[in-house]
Amino acid sequence: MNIPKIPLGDWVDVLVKWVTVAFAGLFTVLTTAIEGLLNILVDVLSAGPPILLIIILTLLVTYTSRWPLGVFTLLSLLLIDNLGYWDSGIQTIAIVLLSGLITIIIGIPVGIWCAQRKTVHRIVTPILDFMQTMPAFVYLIPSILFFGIGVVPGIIASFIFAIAPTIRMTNLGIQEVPKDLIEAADAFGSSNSQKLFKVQLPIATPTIMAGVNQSIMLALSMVVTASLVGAPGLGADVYRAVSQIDVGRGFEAGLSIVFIAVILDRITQNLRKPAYEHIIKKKIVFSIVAALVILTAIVTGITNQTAQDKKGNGVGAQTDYQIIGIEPGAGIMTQAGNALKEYQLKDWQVVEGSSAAMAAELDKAYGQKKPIIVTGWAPHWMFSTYDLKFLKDPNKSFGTVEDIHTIVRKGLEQDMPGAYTILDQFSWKPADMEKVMVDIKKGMDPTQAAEKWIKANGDQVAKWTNGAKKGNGETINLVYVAWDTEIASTNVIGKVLEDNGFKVKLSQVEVGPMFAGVANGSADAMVAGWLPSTHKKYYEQYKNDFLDLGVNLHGTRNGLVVPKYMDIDSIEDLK
Ligand code: PBE
Repeated sequence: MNIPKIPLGDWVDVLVKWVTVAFAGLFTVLTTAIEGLLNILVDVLSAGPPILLIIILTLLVTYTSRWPLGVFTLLSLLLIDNLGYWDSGIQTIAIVLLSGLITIIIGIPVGIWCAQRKTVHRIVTPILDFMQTMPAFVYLIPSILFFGIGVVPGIIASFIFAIAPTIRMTNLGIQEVPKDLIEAADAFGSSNSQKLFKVQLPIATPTIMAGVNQSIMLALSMVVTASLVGAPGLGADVYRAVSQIDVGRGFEAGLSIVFIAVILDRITQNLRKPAYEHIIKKKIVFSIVAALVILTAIVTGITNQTAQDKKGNGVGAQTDYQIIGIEPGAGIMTQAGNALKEYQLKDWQVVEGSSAAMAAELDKAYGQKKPIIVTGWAPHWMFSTYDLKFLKDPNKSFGTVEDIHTIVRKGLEQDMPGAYTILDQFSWKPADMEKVMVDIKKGMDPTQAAEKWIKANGDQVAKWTNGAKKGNGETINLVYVAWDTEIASTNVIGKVLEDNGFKVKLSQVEVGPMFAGVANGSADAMVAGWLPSTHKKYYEQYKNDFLDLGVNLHGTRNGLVVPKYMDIDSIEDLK
């Protein structure tokens, strides 16, 4: 059969583009509101010294779930603080509480509505199934376009992922209220709202709370995913550890997430029937907590306002003192961190995320002529797509002009001599690479873009393959990171190897794993070693375990990049 591919993806693309523009105002309002709420939560939670919050949480857990759990809370929180994850922990708790709150505010009314109207139930159920089964990563993509990178798209994606149990259990709880009770209420002439608030909801509360508890746990399970688009907290610590293959830190951050999960789980589970309710009334305890929260919110709010007034409205204020970064393990991220120190940019922070999220953010800001600063590198399609400039870097925090090296595992020469020769002879120019990148950016499939370039540059490719022994279908595994530069180069060299009799497998990984993979032989080669400065750390760590075949491209550059319409020229202007 010859039915053309249904352009489903294209339709979704168009729809999302349209929504991005049509509802831009709404999204800005939502972003500001969510960010504002989150900041308040974080400020409240970090108002006093850690020990204060540790004591309060310990008391709260003891009250709801008995003293052994109180002891657990005390010890685990002290450990989180001791290991140095306190601030991340606060961020994570705040993010989860806020997603939980939004879930309750929206989920319970929708659940009630479902219980009251069959049609609503019939429509909502498949939507919930869809929301729960669609991989949560997918929500991140439109979320970035709508809400920019940072914590907001993370919260929205967590909310979508987590809301289902609250809606389902609210609906279930109300459905399960015994018929005779409803009949009795009817017989006494109660109005619908009396029935709901005096009969149905009170009876359904345990079920509803179970749903809320589930939702909060699901929201917590999203923190690592959310960090891919720049949400801070323990999730970002885990992601960073993966990206740099730092087992120790990964374990510490992961363990902290487990502790917080247990604490939040027990508090929400026992909120309705606290263990020591017979000693102190629930109302009193919750009133005290509420009063504390509100009071701290007001006090920190006033202090922040005064601090804000002092900051003025330079580039910093306009960009929220944020530099939009990429994958936490990337060399350019370390360089950006160093730049902040070397130029004494104390107020600034580099937001971690991914190259794709950075590109989306740049595209959005550029479209609205808004100020934005990103970590950028050349060659890159962004320079031919937008009018951009590198900020001058007199301190050379981002190194100078660099090379990209081809690195292979030991023993490749013996196992696949032909592939080794081709990889060794592979070399091209920034302009070549940029051509492939631009085609991919315009929507061409990376393999096609690579093929197109190879066809147009037969002479050059012939030099790479010159004297190489043809392969016999041996599998060669090339590793790369999803940076635009390496997507282009890896696809080109992969295609050339394929044309010469090898079966090529491309594996996309994080930076640390890319170097480690070639070093331990689980990957055969990579063409993505930026040296001498960008990947210095990884290179030094593994250099005895792999073979460096030298330069495949000369003339790359890293730095901070801004649109030309911004009137700053040097990193020094950020002060
Ligand atoms: N980059 C592109 C990478 C190397 C390739 C500059 C984003 C990095 O910073 O590690």
